[in-house]
Amino acid sequence: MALSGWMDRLKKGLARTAELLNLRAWFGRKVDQSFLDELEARLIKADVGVTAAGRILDKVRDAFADKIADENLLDFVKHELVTLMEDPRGSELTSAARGPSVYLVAGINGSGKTTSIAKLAQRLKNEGRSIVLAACDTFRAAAADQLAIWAERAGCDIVRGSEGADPASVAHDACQRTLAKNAQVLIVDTAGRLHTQTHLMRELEKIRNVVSRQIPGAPHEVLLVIDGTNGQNAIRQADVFTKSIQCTGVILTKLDGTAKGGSVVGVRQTLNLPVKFIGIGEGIDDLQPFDAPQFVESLFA
Ligand SMILES: Nc1nc2c(ncn2[C@@H]2O[C@H](COP(=O)(O)OP(=O)(O)O)[C@@H](O)[C@H]2O)c(=O)[nH]1
Ligand SMILES: [Mg+2]
Repeated sequence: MALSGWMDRLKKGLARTAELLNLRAWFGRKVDQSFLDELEARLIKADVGVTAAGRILDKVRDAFADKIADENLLDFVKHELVTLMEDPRGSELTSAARGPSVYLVAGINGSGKTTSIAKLAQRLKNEGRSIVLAACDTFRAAAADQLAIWAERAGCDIVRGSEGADPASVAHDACQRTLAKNAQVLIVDTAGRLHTQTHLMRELEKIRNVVSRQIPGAPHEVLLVIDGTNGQNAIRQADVFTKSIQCTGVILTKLDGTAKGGSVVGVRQTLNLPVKFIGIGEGIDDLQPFDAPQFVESLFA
């Protein structure tokens, strides 16, 4: 999609957060204690996290105490947010030097894994890559059906097992199919699980081990899908996931349904993981690589 189309959609998607952080409405006000308190409260409400909000506040106080809020203050806050959101690892997905690239996708139930995989598959397909999807969510047949519908739309191959099949064996078959077809990308969907469900976390480790045995260097990314409306709670869950399966990046979804667009900061700072993609809607185009300056610009548009 054209960049301008995406920017418009991003602005629309982030509208609720933008409304909360509307600093332009504060222009002309004196930057006193009540101003600072209110700014801090709003940043926390936007899910920037207490620590990051405190850091921004200290800097604003140092630079602007007793001045009149204006465009300079807005630019200053924007710059601070970009700094907190940006990750040197960037949003580009790691590709295998040779052979297929494998992306393992995990997260709690309903976070948006399957939808995000569909969007991602469509993106990669549009870039001309051949893709296999592995439906390792074998809990419910409906889960694989959902992925199959998306796969057909995007023109991707899909490997699925019967309901209740061992997800690791589906992953194994999907690796074999990927290699046999010489496909460039394998994306592995998994069942939602809570970080407290030890046996399910182990199952995820097993899937990880299977793909790493079948395909050299795999998984090339372990993407954790986090529902942006879940805020700080999701970040705590994510912490356990990252310890168990060594996540390499985050897909932050549902930013359109929430005023918690600041959760990008929380993810980046608390989990020390790059946000690779953001989801701002249920449509196939509503997932894009995360770009901090673009994101912050849309937040204050
Ligand atoms: N508004 C909105 N809804 C989303 C987004 N991503 C996923 N969803 C919805 O969230 C629900 C759960 O998604 P699903 O992919 O099935 O989650 P999974 O259980 O993690 O696989 C579905 O109704 C999706 O349409 C998003 O970025 N924005
Ligand atoms: Mg799913």
